[in-house]
Amino acid sequence: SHSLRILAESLKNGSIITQFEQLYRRKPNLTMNDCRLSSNVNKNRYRDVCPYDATRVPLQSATTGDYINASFINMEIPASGIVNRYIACQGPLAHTTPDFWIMCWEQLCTTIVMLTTTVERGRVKCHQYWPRLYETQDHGRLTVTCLKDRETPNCSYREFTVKDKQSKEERRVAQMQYTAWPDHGVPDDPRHFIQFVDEVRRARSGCVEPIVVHCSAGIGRTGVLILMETASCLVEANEPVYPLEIVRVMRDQRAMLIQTPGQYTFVCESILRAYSDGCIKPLAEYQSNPYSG
Ligand code: PTR
Ligand code: PTR
Repeated sequence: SHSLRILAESLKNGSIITQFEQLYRRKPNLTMNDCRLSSNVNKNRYRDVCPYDATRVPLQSATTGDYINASFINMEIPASGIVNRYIACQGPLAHTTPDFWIMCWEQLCTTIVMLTTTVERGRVKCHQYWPRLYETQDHGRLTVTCLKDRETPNCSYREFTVKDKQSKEERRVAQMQYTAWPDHGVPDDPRHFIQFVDEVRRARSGCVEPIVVHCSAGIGRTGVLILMETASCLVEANEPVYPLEIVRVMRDQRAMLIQTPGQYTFVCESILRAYSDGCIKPLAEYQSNPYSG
């Protein structure tokens, strides 16, 4: 397609990086006040990574206030009438873990995509917010039990039941963790990443609720995944793909998504590669389920 030829050209001549570096990291005139309230500052993992007030996910029934470092991101695929909904958030801290589960519960999320490991190069990147296989954890009003835990060289797939102690209602939540991706870097192998994004798409298919996506700060790797899924959907719908425009729309909903020119280049290359390898196919062609086996 025409837009992909432009993309290939700007990758070749290097203009893609200049364009990316010129894009605003944060949309002017959108406030970020709630994240800086004294009752909320210690709920942020990083002092310089905050949600906009307008798109943050307000908690409705947490006992600790309504703030969590998380943003709604809606990505529209106009021709197919699809809106892919996300909640992009930071990796939970120990003391924000109950808030994280409350958020998943209130927003009816059934899929959590995790793009970091809990510890990288000796530094904690994310609290281990889920229980071990067959164990149960108490998180305020909710209890979380791990029913399945399957590891592959690049990923872990887990399934939980989350139960509301008050109403006794129980729901299933699946977690897909990509484990081969250091922060500020790119995945070890683009083919594995393309495959992982396919699995995310299958997990969400037929589901209107947002999927939760997080890494450590919830901006770099989280942004890469959202851009890649959006581009895949556009290619399938035969619509033009202008990655910089997509990043702008993303950053209007959560600042700083996609951290480095290297990450941006990586997604652009992955888009072209997935397209030329014929990896991007209509959803109907997908058959296997990542949770089986
Ligand atoms: N890295 C500094 C920090 O973490 O506080 C820089 C910073 C400061 C970033 C303020 C953003 C800030 O937001 P605002 O533009 O609303 O002051
Ligand atoms: N102030 C931190 C830093 O620059 O290292 C914030 C930060 C941390 C930003 C991790 C991005 C990070 O990557 P990711 O969003 O992929 O977890």
